[in-house]
Amino acid sequence: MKSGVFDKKAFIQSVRDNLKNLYRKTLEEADQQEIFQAVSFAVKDVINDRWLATQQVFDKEDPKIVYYMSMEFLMGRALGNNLINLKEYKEVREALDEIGLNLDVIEDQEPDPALGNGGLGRLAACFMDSLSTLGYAAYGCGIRYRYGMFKQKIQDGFQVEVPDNWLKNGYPFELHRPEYTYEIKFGGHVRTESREDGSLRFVQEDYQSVLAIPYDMPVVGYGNNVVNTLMIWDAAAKDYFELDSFDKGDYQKAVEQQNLARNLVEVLYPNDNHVAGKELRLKQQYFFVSASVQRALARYKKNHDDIRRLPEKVTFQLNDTHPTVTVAELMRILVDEEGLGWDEAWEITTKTCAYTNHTIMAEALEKWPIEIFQRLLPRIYQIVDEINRRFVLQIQERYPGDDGKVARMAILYDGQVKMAHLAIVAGYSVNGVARLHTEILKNEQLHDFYEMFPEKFNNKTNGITQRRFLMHGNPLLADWVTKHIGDGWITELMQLARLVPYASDAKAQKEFMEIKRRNKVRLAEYIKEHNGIEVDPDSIFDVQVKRLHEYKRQFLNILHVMYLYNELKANPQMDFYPRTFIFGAKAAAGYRNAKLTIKLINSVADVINNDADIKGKIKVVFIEDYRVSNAEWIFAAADVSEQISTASKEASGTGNMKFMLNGALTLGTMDGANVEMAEEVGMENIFIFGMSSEEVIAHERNRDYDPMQIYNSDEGIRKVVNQLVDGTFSPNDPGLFRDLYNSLLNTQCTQYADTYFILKDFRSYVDAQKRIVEYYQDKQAWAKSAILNTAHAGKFSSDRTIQEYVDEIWHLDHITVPDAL
Ligand code: 26V
Repeated sequence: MKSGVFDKKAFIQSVRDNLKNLYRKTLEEADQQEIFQAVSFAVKDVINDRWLATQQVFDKEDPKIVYYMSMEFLMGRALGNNLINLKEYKEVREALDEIGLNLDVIEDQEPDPALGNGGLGRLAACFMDSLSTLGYAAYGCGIRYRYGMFKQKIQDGFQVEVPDNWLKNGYPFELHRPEYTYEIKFGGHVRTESREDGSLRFVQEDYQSVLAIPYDMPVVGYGNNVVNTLMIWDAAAKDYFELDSFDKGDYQKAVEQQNLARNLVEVLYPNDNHVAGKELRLKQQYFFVSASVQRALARYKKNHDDIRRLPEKVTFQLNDTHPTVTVAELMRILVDEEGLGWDEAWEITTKTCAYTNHTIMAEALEKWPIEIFQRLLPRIYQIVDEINRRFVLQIQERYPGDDGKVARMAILYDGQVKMAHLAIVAGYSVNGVARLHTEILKNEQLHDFYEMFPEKFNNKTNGITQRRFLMHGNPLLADWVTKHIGDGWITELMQLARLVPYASDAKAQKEFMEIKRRNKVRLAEYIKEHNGIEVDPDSIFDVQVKRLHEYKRQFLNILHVMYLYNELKANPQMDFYPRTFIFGAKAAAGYRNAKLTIKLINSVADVINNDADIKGKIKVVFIEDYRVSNAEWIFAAADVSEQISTASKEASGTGNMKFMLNGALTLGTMDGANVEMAEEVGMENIFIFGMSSEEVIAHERNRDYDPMQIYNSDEGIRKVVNQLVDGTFSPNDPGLFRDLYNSLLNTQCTQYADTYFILKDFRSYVDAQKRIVEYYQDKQAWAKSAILNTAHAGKFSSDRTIQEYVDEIWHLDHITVPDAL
């Protein structure tokens, strides 16, 4: 089923055959879920040919391979995306249509594989798409969590977490690979024995072990026959089925191993930006890392006999510090199993591992108590201890007598293992994810390391895949773009710049805004169905969707909505352009202020949406269960994209890019990748407000910010802040939002009040919002800016990001896969 030779009849026959073989049903008898499965297997059949062909090219050409090591892959649904990348989306839609089936309904049957929290996990998914599309050999390595990111229900305005049993009907795109099972060892102790040549051998004894069994998922490149692999590991008990049930000791052990296996991969930790230091999480990390490294080395050894040349063929990219034990696991295998000396092994390891930092938030920096680390991973701990011993000597040699340096930089210090330090010391590359972020790492957070290893530091500004976030999510706009500039943008997003001349063309403007309107109608219908709220597609759709975190400042957004409502209430006759404020966000289950912010948004929504006095001029909508699948629709429908983090806190952001690509105007701070977006689109087409990162950092350093002063001197602000505790939005429980009130004003609650400078930036935000509404009413100006946002989104393709990783870090070989059929 090659592009252009798609055979509708054969495809439908394949769907019918699958229904017969899987369910013993005819097309007429099958339900939509069964049809989804049958269609997916028909698509997988096509994919498998290319997957095989890609493997053959790997075997023949022996390209260098990147192993993208990540605790999270937020893939989103595969069916539609696979069809797009096979270039068969429209053909399959038509074929299904002819037999009375609707591809939208079928796609909607697929669970959203949500093996990730947010930005970091979704970035990994976009990177896999780009690696295949650009023709590079890659494995994504992760965990096959039984339960992914929780499903969010809103009950009485509060978030309730519901387990995400994504595998309950079976997942058609995965392939079980028990032939690549590995053993992973935890605990016990290390015995040292002498080899005949006098060298030492380290043997782990009395350990518990589990088996790691991989499932492969195909990652289809766009129109190029390349299919890479996402390899996610399941766990199973080793001895359970072999156990001699009359031997009590063994039985006990077998049950323990069974429990360990079950717990290990049970659930994704639904935290983002906060370390809980849970033992199970460290087990998860070592589990998938050890399995993946073993697999990578086995693959290498199959056709190479000199392990010293590993860096020529293999590179491990560490997606944040979560997989940093890769470094020690590789050392362990090289020293203990391959018999290399320490220096040789270190030479190889430090040419094979590279690290990406995704946050400067101190709470998210991973540090493990030595006690846990040593108990769980005794041999790995010895190796980390030796890496640290040598590194501390290096620091002392370079900075004699400077104990501060050792205290700040050592890997083991204060009873903790500092994972970022390990990753930097062992990595050959350390990168941030947007220019500003990398500068902050170099100048502030990782300054000591930058001074010692300047050559390791580099920036790779994040990107997103246009295949999912424009072609699939916004087919109307995708077709419009193709109509004007051809379809080269699908693999070369910089070509969007050719839309620039159309930005000033009245007809193009009209078409562009008509498409935006149709996407707003599509979202309005979704909102009507899910929230029961009517929203006006002609109002301004002002959208903030992302994880809920205090630094992302959803609180600032909703305080501003309250402020607008106060203005309108006080003066119902005022000139007021209708606005719809749309939120979507999951809060970590134990994050109290985040959960309370969700409740606040819903409470404000209840009051405002039901206040007849304001005649529906403001609507507030909280979209339940924000996830990849509904995100695609939300980006397509947005007029205004809220990217309002406290400057310096958002490493990059990637949602910002998805909105921009879909022609929304950004309302944002000079933070993360917003800075580069402003540079690309021009300051006339973006709404920037608030303090700069330098100002924020200076206030933090000097501790000279006093929100109370602002509260006392600004009546409008005082009013909204007081409304948090006077029952305006929680008449039955006026104290409900007390903690949010306190977070702004009360120094007892946090290290200092208003940690994220909400009151400080409030007036500047109000002004920017005013500029936005005025601008929106100039239809032509707005349309021009919207088109220019799409036209200048080219830089933010993950294809560009991946090409930079390849050129400057990984140095992979390009592969070509011939047509399979
Ligand atoms: C951190 C932690 C801390 C330990 C508990 C579990 C857990 C899970 C995930 C994370 C990752 C937080 C870092 C993160 O997601 N960073 C985001 O990365 C995006 C991609 O680079 C970037 O666009 C966002 O700005 C950044 O917040």
